[in-house]
Amino acid sequence: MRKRALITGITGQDGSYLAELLLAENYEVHGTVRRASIERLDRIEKVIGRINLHQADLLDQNSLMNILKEVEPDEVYNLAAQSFVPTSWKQPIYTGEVNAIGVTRLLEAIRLVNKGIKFYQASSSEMFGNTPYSPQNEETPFYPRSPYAVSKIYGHYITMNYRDSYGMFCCSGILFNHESPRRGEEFVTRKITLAAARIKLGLQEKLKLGNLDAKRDWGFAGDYVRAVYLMMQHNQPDVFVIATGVAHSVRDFCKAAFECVDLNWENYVEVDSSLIRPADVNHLVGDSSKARKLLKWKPEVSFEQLIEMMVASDIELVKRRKG
Ligand code: NDP
Ligand code: GDR
Repeated sequence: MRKRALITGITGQDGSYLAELLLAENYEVHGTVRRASIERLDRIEKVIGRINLHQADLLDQNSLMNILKEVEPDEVYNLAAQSFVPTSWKQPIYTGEVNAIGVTRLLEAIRLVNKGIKFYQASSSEMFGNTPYSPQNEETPFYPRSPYAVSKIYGHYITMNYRDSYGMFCCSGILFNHESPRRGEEFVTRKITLAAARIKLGLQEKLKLGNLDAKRDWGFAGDYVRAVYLMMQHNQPDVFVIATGVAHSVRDFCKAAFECVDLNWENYVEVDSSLIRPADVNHLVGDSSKARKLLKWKPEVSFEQLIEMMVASDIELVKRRKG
């Protein structure tokens, strides 16, 4: 029998890659979508005829209960979230409702409908925040620096609590930043690659950024959803850090992206103090030895390959949008 998976947040960056991976693994794939005045299904366009979409929201308990009863999934991947850190200062309560209590809603729904359903929670390296320990692994203490990070810590611990209290298969992946041509345009990597493409094509003059010194461990989303899948196939529910182990600054990212279009980033990038966060996370770099050993996972796409892929895709996108 084909395994059935339900992905919350299937319309997001990771949801779209995970849907493709699970289809390739011969799963029957279901996903949740939120009602909106305009449907935004561009990321899942390629697979739309091969997946099943259902309306649900992490804010609405009944919609989650009903979907679990209807779909009867073997595995639930909870990728849905208010995922943009700056918005979490503007909408801290909403962020907590979705990213923290939303996880409890979904776990409660699973517990009541069928405790045998496996559950994955999308946890984040932002939970480490300004921890003094580096690189960060599964044992590193958390030091959150935003309402987003705090909400994700709640989501992480409630997941582990449902595992320990009810014996449910609940695992949590602490994923470091991962990017792709499908990354939201407000995140720094995509903002830079899109601007490099637009500037190259004469459609933009300057790129305004905030903290150029921030360092992140950036990987490719396609590699990271493979780790997520492997966690759900592991013989026990556990916590895994997923990272490349190499950190680069926002400045390094700018340099490499503009080099892809033969431009010098310093002529175009300006610092705009309004883009500096109330509290930032300055240096994150992950140690994913546990996943490499137990899941036999490793990233395939390098930092340079990732940037080339994103810039090339944005050049094509900008040309299409122009036409
Ligand atoms: P995106 O922002 O691209 O996607 C988020 C998804 O969640 C979208 O499908 C969105 O739907 C959906 N969503 C938002 N609010 C709700 C809600 N109330 N009910 C149901 N669905 C909702 O995020 P990513 O794909 O980048 O990330 C996936 C997950 O992994 C998130 O939980 C994120 O916090 C976490 N994460 C991401 C990392 C990264 O580097 N990308 C690193 C570590 C963790 P809609 O399309 O309607 O907006
Ligand atoms: P992050 O990603 O906050 O790490 O969260 P983001 O790309 O937004 O920021 C990374 C770093 O870049 C600095 N920065 C800017 N960021 C944005 N967005 N826009 C700018 O103009 C800019 N200038 C500098 C930021 O200050 C920051 O230090 C992402 C999200 O996907 C989360 O959901 C996920 O949990 C974490 O990654 C791991």
